[in-house]
Amino acid sequence: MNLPLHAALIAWTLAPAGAPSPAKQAPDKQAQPPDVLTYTVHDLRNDRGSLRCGLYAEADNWLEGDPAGNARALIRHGEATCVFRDVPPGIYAIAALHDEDDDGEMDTNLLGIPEEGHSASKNAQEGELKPDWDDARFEYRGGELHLKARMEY
Ligand SMILES: [Ca+2]
Repeated sequence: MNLPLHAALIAWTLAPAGAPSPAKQAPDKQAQPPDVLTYTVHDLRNDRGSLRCGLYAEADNWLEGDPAGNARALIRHGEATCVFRDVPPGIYAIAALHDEDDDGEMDTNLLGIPEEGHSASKNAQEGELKPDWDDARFEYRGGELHLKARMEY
């Protein structure tokens, strides 16, 4: 029996010609900018390895626990951009590492001093190995937000 399919075809055919289809109905939504948060770091000393970024949502685990989001970017001409999508509005801070040997972690020397570059949102890393959350945090309200910071070694 193919009667249900037949009935559906008739219903579809009889739909009022003027009724907008759902696909054409959402120009407002398409006009909104996408929710994307980018973090561009410049002054990387070479293009080796990758830039690894952590997006933190809480002061409590800033630079300690797992970040709310991770991103990795290739480096070109001393610059790289981490991209975070679908981030809910809120207060965040970003920390980034120039992972020159691409092993996924910060290399340190025998004294525990970092041998790879680090960066934090709002350049909170300046002169600090562990920048304060309050210096690095920023508000994300949705939509597009493009942040820039330097890499330091
Ligand atoms: Ca490393």
